[in-house]
Amino acid sequence: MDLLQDLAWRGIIYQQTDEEGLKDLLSNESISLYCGVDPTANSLHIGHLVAFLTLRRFQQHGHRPIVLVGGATGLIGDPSGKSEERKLLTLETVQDNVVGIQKQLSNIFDFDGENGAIMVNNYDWAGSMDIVTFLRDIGKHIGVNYMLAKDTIASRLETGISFTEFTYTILQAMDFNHLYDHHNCKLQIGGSDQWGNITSGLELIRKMHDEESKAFGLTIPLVTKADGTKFGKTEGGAVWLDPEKTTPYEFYQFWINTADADVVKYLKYFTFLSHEEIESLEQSVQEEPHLRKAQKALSEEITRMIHGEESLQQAIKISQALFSGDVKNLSAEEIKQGFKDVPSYDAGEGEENLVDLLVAAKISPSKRQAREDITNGAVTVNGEKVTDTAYVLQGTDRIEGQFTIIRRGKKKYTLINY
Ligand code: 383
Repeated sequence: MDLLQDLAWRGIIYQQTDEEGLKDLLSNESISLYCGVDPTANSLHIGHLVAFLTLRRFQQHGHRPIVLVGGATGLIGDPSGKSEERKLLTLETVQDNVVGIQKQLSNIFDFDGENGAIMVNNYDWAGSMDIVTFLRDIGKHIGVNYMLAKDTIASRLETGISFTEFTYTILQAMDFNHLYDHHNCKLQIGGSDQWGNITSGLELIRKMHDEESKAFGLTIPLVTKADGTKFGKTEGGAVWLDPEKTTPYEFYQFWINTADADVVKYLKYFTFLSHEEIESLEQSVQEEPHLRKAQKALSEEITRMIHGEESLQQAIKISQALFSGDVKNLSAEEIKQGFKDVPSYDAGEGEENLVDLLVAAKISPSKRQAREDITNGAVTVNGEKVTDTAYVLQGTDRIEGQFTIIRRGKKKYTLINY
């Protein structure tokens, strides 16, 4: 199966500007292709992944990926998919974000070898272009009527769009044209929200070159969820690739919680597992869904890819400890990850008595209830049941001198900090 057939099998192709033409091109030569991201934050999130993983699939088939970080476009703001004008970010913020995103992208791609990836920043050519050159050499080729017909612009005419955001699509078109000239880049890929910007690029390339020159566009469907809620959002907001924003444990948990109705689709989008492996997992979802083999494979593959084997093993260990209640062998670092969203209490001196601590930390509502909870066997300290109402917490109850984990009932955890 060739690359385009694999992409089709995975459901990764949404629209193409010239299906037959691209098929011919890819069967005859190794090409350079690109995908861009604007540095609106200092980290990518999982909404960016399918597009960049698709770029990687092209690389595995011998093509050269160009990863573009929009140091210039990030200063302007893409109106695509936005119903309101964006707030401008400062130059300093955008530059910091560029650094963060470049670091993450460099972990996803292979920069060595014959078709090693290239990383570019459009600030390098757009940042210093003067307005007269822009208007004469670029703007002259793009009709205003053509621009007004684009969904992303047409949908904003009622509510309003600044000239700045209106012009955004020309900047992205200029990038494609620049990469076409300097890196022989023939294809731009992106999410379905990027169709208008990708086709602007093709329009500009057509106008700036002779008849023979030709470039292509391909878009990827928006990732959806069977229950209709938005993909990639949790109560805590976006699922980031930066482990400081979304810990590897939270990241792993996000994927493990994928619904049966979505999991096969996500295996196709987000993993490099073979068709046979995915088909066998699909069968497992149908025949033995309680084993959650597909969810496990999905979360392991993608957590390993983004955070590495060690963080994956830690995430699995934390998940198992929280599930079984056997938390005493977790390290302080693992506790920080696993208990990030659990209520916590900073214990002061003289709060070593368990009954007093249960009340002070609001684990039990009163001393009487605290004693009852303890005698009923409802209270564990670091996973071990304590039934003695006179229990006094020891130094040895502090994991790495920092934490004690108290559980009341089946699930209600509280983290005591020292
Ligand atoms: C800028 C300059 C270019 C080419 C692309 C760009 C960025 C593009 C954009 N992309 C999104 C982003 O930055 O806004 N104008 O967050 C997202 N992408 C990818 C994919 C996606 C899109 O980075 O659909 C999701 O991740 O295309 O929303 O010359």
